[in-house]
Amino acid sequence: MQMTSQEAFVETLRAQGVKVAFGIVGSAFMPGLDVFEAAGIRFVDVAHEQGAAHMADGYTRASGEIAVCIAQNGPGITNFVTAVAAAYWNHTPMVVITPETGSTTQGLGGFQETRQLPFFAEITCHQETLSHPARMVEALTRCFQRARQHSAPVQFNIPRDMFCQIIDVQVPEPILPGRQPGDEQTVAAAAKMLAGAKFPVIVAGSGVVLSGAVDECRQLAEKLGAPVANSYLHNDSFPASHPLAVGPLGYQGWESAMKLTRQADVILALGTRLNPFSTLPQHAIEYWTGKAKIIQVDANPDMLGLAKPIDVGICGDARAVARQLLTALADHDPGKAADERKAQIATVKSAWLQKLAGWDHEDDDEASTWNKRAREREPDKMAPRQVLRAIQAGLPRNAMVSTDIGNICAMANSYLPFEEPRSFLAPGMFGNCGYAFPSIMGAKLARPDRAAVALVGDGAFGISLNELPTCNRMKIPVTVVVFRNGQWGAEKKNDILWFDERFVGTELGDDFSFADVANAFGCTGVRVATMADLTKAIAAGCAAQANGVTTLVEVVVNQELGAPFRRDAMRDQACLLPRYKSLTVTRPAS
Ligand SMILES: Cc1ncc(C[n+]2csc(CCOP(=O)(O)OP(=O)(O)O)c2C)c(N)n1
Ligand SMILES: [Mg+2]
Repeated sequence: MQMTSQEAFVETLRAQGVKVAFGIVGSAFMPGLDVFEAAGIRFVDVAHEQGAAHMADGYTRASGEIAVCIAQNGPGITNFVTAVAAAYWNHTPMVVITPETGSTTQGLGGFQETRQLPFFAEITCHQETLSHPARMVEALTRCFQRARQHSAPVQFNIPRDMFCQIIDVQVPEPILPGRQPGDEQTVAAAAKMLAGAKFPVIVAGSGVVLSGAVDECRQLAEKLGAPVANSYLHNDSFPASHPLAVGPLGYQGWESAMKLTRQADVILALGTRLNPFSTLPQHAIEYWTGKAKIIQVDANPDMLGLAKPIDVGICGDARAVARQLLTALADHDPGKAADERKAQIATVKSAWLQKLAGWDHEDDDEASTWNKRAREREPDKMAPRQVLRAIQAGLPRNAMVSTDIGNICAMANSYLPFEEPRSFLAPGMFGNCGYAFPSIMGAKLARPDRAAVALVGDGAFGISLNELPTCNRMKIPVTVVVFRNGQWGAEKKNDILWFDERFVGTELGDDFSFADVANAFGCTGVRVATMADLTKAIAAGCAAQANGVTTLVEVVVNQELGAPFRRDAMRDQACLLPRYKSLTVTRPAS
């Protein structure tokens, strides 16, 4: 069929089910942009391309449907990089469309020209430059196929002169990858190991969410009588109210998850790559003991045994493999031991939840008095954990929540249990400040029926607040909670512990109100200072989303700081040259 290459472009997007494209307008793709609306594709124009790619990430994570982002060649495309890296480590399938300077001038150093593939080489699973307009459909279709297959971002690079050409093509239906089961032998070995386990534990990772395996995971847990921990920042991989749920592992996770995982003799790591950061000791509990036999299930064979030694590695889709294990374990009876485990789970979990409910203040590390001084300096301000409890109390039951990178957001990990998958959007392993707000906007677009709440520190919000006007202009009502502690707290914690409280670049102050900023942008801004007001503001903000209102809740919070991110990688400052020697940190002999 004869059509122009821009028609072929949008027809392919349409065939792949794309309903939304996020980006900022640019001359390089205007022939395509112009036909979006007629193709039924909504163009969500944003304030910064980083926001666009985070929104695409959030949209896909909340819905499971592939989103695309698109921008102007050169600077528009380089602005994507951070967000695409975050999506890559979130295993988010999306298609990053990067119009490029024209193929007849590429390499001459013209306007907005840069080589656009190298930036994304390490953060996409496939990159493709359109080599001829006639290949538009074939190439773009392949990009979607690869994104689905590998659950990762793909880059589609289009020299701008490839638009506006007449071509003769057919647009195919999408090819959906089937579910890859595990190979029979390894599944049988895993089933045998699980059947013989004295204390099996399941760690449910993002693969459980991505493959829709929550129900299979539940059946498997019930079959084995095994506690289920969420892998780090995947608190929505298992329903928190289930009697076998023990909460999240990793940084600022649940003691119950760690105490029970510590006892495991066999761990089924279902849909998790067991990344190096998420098995570090927490709450002084070393839970990844090295004594348990590990069965790892991952759709990507490269992840098997990569970060942690394993005993059985199954390459396959988490849901398909869970089903195979259920079949193999059909006759298994976990016996009385399972009842004992269940009772133990209830005891350990309730002890942790009680501790959490009464935990107001942060302890200081030995040799530091920062937290004590912080509460004495501002006795009337809420502490971070009080703030987080108040938020939890105000959240609607099926809310989607995103968190950012920061000390208070990290602590929030303990206060965010979920009942359904595709509810929790954390920046994950790329760990970039500026993730939470735009990603929840994308999620809200995908799921307008659910309340959408972003939790953000006052530093990180500075990176992303430019999207506030986008909420109104594009009618994406969300609720943003900004923790106003006047500091880049997570990094300040490092100053406190390893740099003798020399605060270099970690003070933010409190000389303006983010609530005022929100009001100036036409959103509703409120500043709260008590737990009761905060709970009310969250509930009201979520309710107002139904009326199209975006609310920013600025929460006044004291400067207490929880555990540092990288205790594993930090050390006391030591200097040798005379000019710097006085900066050396010395500790009294203990
Ligand atoms: C883009 C980016 N820049 C810098 C960092 C380093 N960093 C990690 S946490 C953090 C502090 C966050 O401060 P804030 O958002 O105010 O939250 P708080 O720690 O105070 O709760 C910084 C700067 C990062 N992770 N990402
Ligand atoms: Mg802060």
